[in-house]
Amino acid sequence: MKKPDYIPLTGYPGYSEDEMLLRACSVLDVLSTRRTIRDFSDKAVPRALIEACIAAAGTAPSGANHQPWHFVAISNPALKRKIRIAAEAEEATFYEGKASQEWLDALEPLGTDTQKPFLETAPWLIAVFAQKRGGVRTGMDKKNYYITESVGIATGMLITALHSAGLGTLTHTPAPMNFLRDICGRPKSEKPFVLLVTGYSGKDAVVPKHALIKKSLSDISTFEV
Ligand code: IYR
Repeated sequence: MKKPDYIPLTGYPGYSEDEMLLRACSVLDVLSTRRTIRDFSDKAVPRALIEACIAAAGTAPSGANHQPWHFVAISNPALKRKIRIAAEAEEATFYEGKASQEWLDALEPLGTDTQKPFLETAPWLIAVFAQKRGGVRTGMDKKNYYITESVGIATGMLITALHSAGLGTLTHTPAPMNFLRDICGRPKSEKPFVLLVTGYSGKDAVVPKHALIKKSLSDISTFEV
């Protein structure tokens, strides 16, 4: 097997342990204030801000470094309207039949329903697509690996970047989402992964108390030392 080329690693400045803990805690502080928002202001958000956040997501690790994602950022009001109409039609079939009673009961504390006005109010919708085939460079047509994991990590990093910038986000997953592929003009080989809604939070935005219940560190982790 041919040996790969390497370059020296950079970007790890060697902080003191005290400084590392401070930095980790400051990330925790920032992320602890993130809420899923369903009430957005219509105030415009500069394209450059969205571009920087998508570029941050694009640094995510991925299977064989194939970066199997594509982000379609939509501020065009006609497209947002199309997406709202299609999403609300899907949600109607979900809430009025498809969803099990157990699922509806789980959603009750969130107060969600078929109406998705934020899909038009929010200044940006970011449709995230997962690519079945691709490669390390655009235009390649090789098999991709760990696609869901890779796109999930990139989406998490996108949410982190948007939230760090001060923007609200909503991970919206109308199911099925295939209409997004047609509206966004993406190829059949791509699967819609999530529709991320982003913008400033509305003046009187509220969050359900249910969302504040977070499992403790000891609930979510086990240390074997
Ligand atoms: N997609 C629907 C239902 C929904 C499902 C889950 I799981 C949520 O955490 C929230 C909503 C909707 O957006 O209303």
